[in-house]
Amino acid sequence: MNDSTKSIDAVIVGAGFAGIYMLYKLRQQGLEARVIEAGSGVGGTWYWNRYPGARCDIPSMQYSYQFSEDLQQEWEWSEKYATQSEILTYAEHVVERFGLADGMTFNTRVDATHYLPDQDQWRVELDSGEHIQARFVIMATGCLSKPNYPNIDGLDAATVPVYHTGNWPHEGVDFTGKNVGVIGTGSSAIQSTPIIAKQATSLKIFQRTPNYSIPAYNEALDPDYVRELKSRYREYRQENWQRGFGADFDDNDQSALEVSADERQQAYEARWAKGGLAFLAVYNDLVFDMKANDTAREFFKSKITQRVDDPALAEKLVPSTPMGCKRLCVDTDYYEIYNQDHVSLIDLNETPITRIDGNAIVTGDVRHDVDAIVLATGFDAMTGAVMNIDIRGQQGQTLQDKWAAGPKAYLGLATAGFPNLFLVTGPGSPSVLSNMLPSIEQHVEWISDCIAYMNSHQHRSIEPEPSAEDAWVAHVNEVADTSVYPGCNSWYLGANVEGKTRVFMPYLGVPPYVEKCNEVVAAGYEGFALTTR
Ligand code: FAD
Ligand code: N01
Repeated sequence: MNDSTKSIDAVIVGAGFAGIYMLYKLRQQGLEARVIEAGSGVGGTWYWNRYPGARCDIPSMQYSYQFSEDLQQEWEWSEKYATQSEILTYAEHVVERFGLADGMTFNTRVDATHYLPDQDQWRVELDSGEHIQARFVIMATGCLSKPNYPNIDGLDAATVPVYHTGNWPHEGVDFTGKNVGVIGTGSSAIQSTPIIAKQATSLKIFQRTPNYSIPAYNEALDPDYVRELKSRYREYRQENWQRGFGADFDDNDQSALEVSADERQQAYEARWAKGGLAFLAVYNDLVFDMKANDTAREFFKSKITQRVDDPALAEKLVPSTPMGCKRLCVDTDYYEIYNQDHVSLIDLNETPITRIDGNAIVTGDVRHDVDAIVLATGFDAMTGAVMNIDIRGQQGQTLQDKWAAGPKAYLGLATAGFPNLFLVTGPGSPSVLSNMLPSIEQHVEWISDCIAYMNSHQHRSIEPEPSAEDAWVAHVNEVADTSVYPGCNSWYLGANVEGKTRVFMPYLGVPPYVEKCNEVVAAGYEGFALTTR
């Protein structure tokens, strides 16, 4: 990396599932690529989110790579929803199996990358003070990788340890005998608090907005089920591309409003008993029609009332927002912890947090003394990690300026004015509204095919045409507006980060998206401007 005259084919930023597979695909073409990763190892999300209870919410048999039939046949998941450590071991296995480690540099952050138009190269600045020149830069920086630290007075001066779920200590944290305050009630809090509750002397959960959570009913995988699925794994994966979220949620193509109330009740009960995200796929209109959504919300409310003994508390735990407009959570005994004397809910709607005062989280005039604070406050999602890098394109324009009013990217893959820079699961692609591993593979393969095409056709550079990009961004919003998704303050909209422009970022609908990507290629990269050497 010290040799400033040497240029490589590609720099890949990030060693999560996206960066790992990107390196594999580029090496298959004989290209020289290097992954730069801020962490000390691979795995991305599964490297950083080591909080107690962290696991996937898409069944493991689907939340895994499919590019290698041998890999998917040989790898054995132990549980329906794998733990963080098992997923991390899987990521490490893939890197070892395909001999990728020597193409990765760890403990190194990409601070900046500037396009050099005269050379058609990117100069990539690392926090080590070194730089790399490369023809392509691929942002495999993750949709949920920049932790969101809340802007609470006194947080920096807290006299007790403060942990963020998205940057959890590798050695773990033992809360035994501690009074713990957890801020946030999203998926990370819902997964971690039942375990923290088992250790802590007292646990106070600070809730700004309640969330919908469905029981996971996690279990060891049945060997017969695994054998049967593996006997048709390739076909199964192929079928899943036709499903709205790119995952098998046992989708039912029926409206909630075309069946009787009794039938609906039975269907909801049956889905609840199965558990997991598939609950939302019981009817085809729960995320598109508020009347249908209301029927599911009513059912949900009745379940929380059963799970939480105190009716007034149960009431506080039921959201008033549409079900699904924030990502649904999946839990193991979350609501039941509120039946324990040492666990309490602090409703921030009644009294917001005013400050952290030494060892206390202060709401109004009340001091909640704690021994540890857990920030389960989520991420600067979709754009945070990319915007953290000083990226300058063709005319020296910064990405921060270009995206100030919201991200603009054609197909979520690339952005006009920034040639030869690709985004894996960027804004405007299904990404977080899909099973992310297949979506990552689809993007990596699209990018890798594009680079191969450019090389075989002597193309110098590629970037979206601004008109195609604008039309795509408008389309992303049009589609979102047909659904309940824009209907609450979610991170899909950037609403969780103070000062962030509110724009709906992911694309809703895997099958039409993949079809569009394929059509663009078939039409000679329609909507992209290619220059020739
Ligand atoms: P990441 O895994 O986020 O990796 C990005 C990497 O880039 C990170 O390691 C980061 O350190 C590195 N990086 C970023 N910026 C820089 C920089 N400037 N310089 C150097 N390195 C940088 N999705 C699902 O589909 N199903 C699930 O069940 C699921 N569960 C999840 C659970 C949790 C707790 C979280 C937080 C997310 C979950 N997700 C899930 C989403 C998950 O992020 C994706 O599934 C997937 O792991 C993303 O992989 P990635 O490689 O794109 O990004
Ligand atoms: O983050 P979140 P997360 N004061 O943004 C609250 C994936 N994931 O880490 O809703 C007080 O959902 C905030 O309140 P509000 C999954 O895609 C998956 O939990 O903004 N509270 C909210 O309650 C998920 O959606 C799993 O009003 C503040 C919480 O913090 C995504 O990652 C597990 C606050 C943040 O919830 C993010 O999940 C974990 C403040 N200043 C993560 N700021 C699986 O189960 C924020 N909050 C697979």
